Amino acid sequence: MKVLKALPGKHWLAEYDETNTYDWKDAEQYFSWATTGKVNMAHEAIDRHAEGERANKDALIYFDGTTEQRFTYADMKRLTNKAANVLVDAGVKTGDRIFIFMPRSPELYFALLGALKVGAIVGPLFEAFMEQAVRDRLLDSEAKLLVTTKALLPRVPVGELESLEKVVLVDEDVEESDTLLDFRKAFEQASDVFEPVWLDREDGLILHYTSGSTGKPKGVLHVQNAMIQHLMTGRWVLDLQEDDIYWCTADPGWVTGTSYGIFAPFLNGATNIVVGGRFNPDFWYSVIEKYKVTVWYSAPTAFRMLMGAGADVANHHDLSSLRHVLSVGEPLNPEVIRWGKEAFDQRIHDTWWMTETGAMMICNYKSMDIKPGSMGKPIPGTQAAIIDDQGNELPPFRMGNLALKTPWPSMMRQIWNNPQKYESYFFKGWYVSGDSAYMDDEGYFWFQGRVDDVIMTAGERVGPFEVESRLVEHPAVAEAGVIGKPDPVRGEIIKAFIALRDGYEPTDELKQEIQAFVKEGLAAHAAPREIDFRDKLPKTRSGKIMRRVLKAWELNLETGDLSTMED
Ligand code: 6R9
Repeated sequence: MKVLKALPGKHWLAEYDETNTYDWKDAEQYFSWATTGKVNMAHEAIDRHAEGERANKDALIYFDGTTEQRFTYADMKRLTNKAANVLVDAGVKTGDRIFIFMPRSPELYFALLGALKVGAIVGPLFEAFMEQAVRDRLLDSEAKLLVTTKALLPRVPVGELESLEKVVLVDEDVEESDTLLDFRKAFEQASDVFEPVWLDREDGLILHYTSGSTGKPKGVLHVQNAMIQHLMTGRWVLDLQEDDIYWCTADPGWVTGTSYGIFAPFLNGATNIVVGGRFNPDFWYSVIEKYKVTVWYSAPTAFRMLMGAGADVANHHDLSSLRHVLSVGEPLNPEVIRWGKEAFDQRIHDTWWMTETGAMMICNYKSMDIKPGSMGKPIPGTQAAIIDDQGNELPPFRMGNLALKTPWPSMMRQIWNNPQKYESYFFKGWYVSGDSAYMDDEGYFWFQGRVDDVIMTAGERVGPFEVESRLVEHPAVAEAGVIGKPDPVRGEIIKAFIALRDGYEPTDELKQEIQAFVKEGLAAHAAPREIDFRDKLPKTRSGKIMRRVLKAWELNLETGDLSTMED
């Protein structure tokens, strides 16, 4: 087996082993369990560097457009120790579920890593969650402590949450009570010395709630062992090198914001930029310019918004520090890849994975030829396939269920409180993703849609993504969501919901023009028979177009759980 090393001046995985073998045991040498048999994510991510050559290297740089705060690895060790002491004093014990519900700020990162030092299981929540979403998650997980702000506290139904013992407020001037604790005051006074709680590899790490197409959100539990894959994909895929300035735009409420906004960069000892405040194209470009960001991990929805702002905005900034740009969360339209090349002279590298997989699974590497529209190939040490409903592997170019051979290091270990649901993901040695895709004859995977989103029209199977990708190539189209609408003759017809770019009017002529445009580009049967123009499309906070909401609009159905939908 090849040794995976970044050779001087070369990328990790420069010599990508086409046989795709990697023995994950090989990665164990990088963690404390190799010597002690025990481990703690916060130690591996922070303390290990603070005790070595990276002590005075910037670990976290927080910027919200006005204020900047910088913390070295040595600072991070002290500050997360303090947070750990605060939490221990508040009664937190190993294995307790500790939730964090607040906007991005340095304190969020201290609290999260401090909780990990204590061996707690962390549940991060988007700050935009409303009461029902907060209640569901805290109840299901039997959370013991919540870190939040005064502004968000009214959305926490404290009285209904029996297990919740303490609420820690991170604002200034907190009036304390039996349940309310002033974080800043306790933090000031807390010792900055703390011995992390040493854990087993299979002990809990993080609990991310994610919504499916039906039912309440599910708690996906990841364990310490996931760090193996966070570390290695940080090298192989993010290609993190010693001098990199890395920016992941995701919020920790989404798995990308923890696995790649916290774990992968810190495990690799990188300098990690955290940006607070709202999205704004000019502001985002200015962050890249100001900090000379080299590696940038974002999402198609953000790239499309930047694209919508036009090349002018990009051209006002010096973006030449960028050397590696990556995307996750949704299909990356070829149109966006072309734009990335123009706007900042980088090919955007797509990565595919899920909350349930815990880390990247199918990716485009720096050293590999990108096929625009493809998610890439499975990372070393993993195996992906397209299987039919009986679990048989399908040959190249056949559309089917995208599945992963079990296990892999960062695979989810539980659906909280729901073993039956957990079992339902697995079938004949495969984890079945719920995505449909095909593999080409060179082993590249091509996303087609969620299995339940695939459209059957007049006997033809159409992946909505393909149609959406074509639609956004039209100059008038900013965003598009495509669904199958029941039709007595054709089974389903294709219906598109479109948000137009500024300056375009929603006319019938434009509809016809767009229909003709899809026909020319794809096929007659793939052209939407119906088009609705909308100001905005329903999207999750991580930027996924919620086709099930479009479908519910269309069919006058219940929209189901909307807690992950953006405002
Ligand atoms: C990390 C994350 C998972 C679902 C997944 C798929 C979609 C993610 C994608 C992609 C096409 C990609 N998805 N990456 N679709 N191309 N590169 O996104 O986790 O929020 O759990 O979503 O997102 O449908 O099944 P999560």
